[in-house]
Amino acid sequence: MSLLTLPQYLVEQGRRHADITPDLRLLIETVASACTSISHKVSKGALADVLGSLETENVQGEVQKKLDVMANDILLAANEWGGALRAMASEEMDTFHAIPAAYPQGDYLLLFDPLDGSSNIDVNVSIGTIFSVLKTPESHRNNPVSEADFMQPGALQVAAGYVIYGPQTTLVLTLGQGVVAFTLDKDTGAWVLTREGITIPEDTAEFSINMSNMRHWEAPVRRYIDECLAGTTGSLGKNYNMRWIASMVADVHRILTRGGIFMYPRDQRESSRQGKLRLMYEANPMSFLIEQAGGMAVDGERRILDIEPTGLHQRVGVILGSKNEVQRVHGYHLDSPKR
Ligand code: AHM
Ligand code: MG
Repeated sequence: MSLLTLPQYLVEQGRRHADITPDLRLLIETVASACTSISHKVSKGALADVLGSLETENVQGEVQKKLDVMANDILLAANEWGGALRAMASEEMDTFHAIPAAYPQGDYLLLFDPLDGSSNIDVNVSIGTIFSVLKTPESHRNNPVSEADFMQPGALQVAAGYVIYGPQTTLVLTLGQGVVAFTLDKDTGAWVLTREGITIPEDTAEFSINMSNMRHWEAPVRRYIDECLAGTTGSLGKNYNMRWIASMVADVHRILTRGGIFMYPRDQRESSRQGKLRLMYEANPMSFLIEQAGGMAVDGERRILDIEPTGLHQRVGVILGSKNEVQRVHGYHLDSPKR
């Protein structure tokens, strides 16, 4: 096993690729060290009084858990001072957070879902932090920070990743040069490179979807899941297994380990017509990782990374994972009459 640590890996990558700048390296290391702090809080649970809900709601009307807010504060405080960033945006904040005047300002923009899988915090199931890094467009750099700086398609991300707080704490990262994973050594505090060149098998017989929403799905999703459930007696000719963890980080981590297809589709309910998951904090970073690992990610008809965002908190349908299977569901959407 390679014993390269995260800083060493970043230095090596920086030597090979000019766009992996010292500022970007510092930014990734800072996110990782903030996640080390979050990981300690997660593993202490009730001992650190991190379980349970607050009385507040976030901008999307969801009740905030204590850990949602703690994780958000840890990421903000860690990333303010380094000089690499111009602004940050988070699922848990109404609007973007400009770097205060007390600190130098850089060109990068950091977006995050500080605590993904909030419904799993109190039940001791894997949760995570998801992040995405963009660069401020040249033409915006002399203007004051604004939401428009962030309105870039996911294809322009310069880095993305997540940390999963599970039996191990693992950072999965892409800098646009493939996907690698680091395991946190809790004895030394080091993030150690434990997987390189991660790829997703093109075929799979494992799907991941919240079946309780079935009656609300659009026809192409229902068609595909009906076929999976029919197993060897149906047109797909094989039996499927199902997993749903209700933490996107954990479901995506499984797919990056053994393949699969994950779906949180938009559906016919008023509240989910655009989908549940957030484009900027969840869908874009995960789609970047999945594509970098040879998989595919669509909202139904469109490649997620091509979507031009219109708002920081925009939601989107998500179908991602093993290429041939996502391609099949994508095809069903293209065949289906337009919504
Ligand atoms: P969160 O960021 O508020 O935790 O919401 C996102 C999560 C995903 O991790 C997961 O795939 C999904 O919501 C689970 O939703 P549901 O409870 O509807 O199954
Ligand atoms: Mg989330």
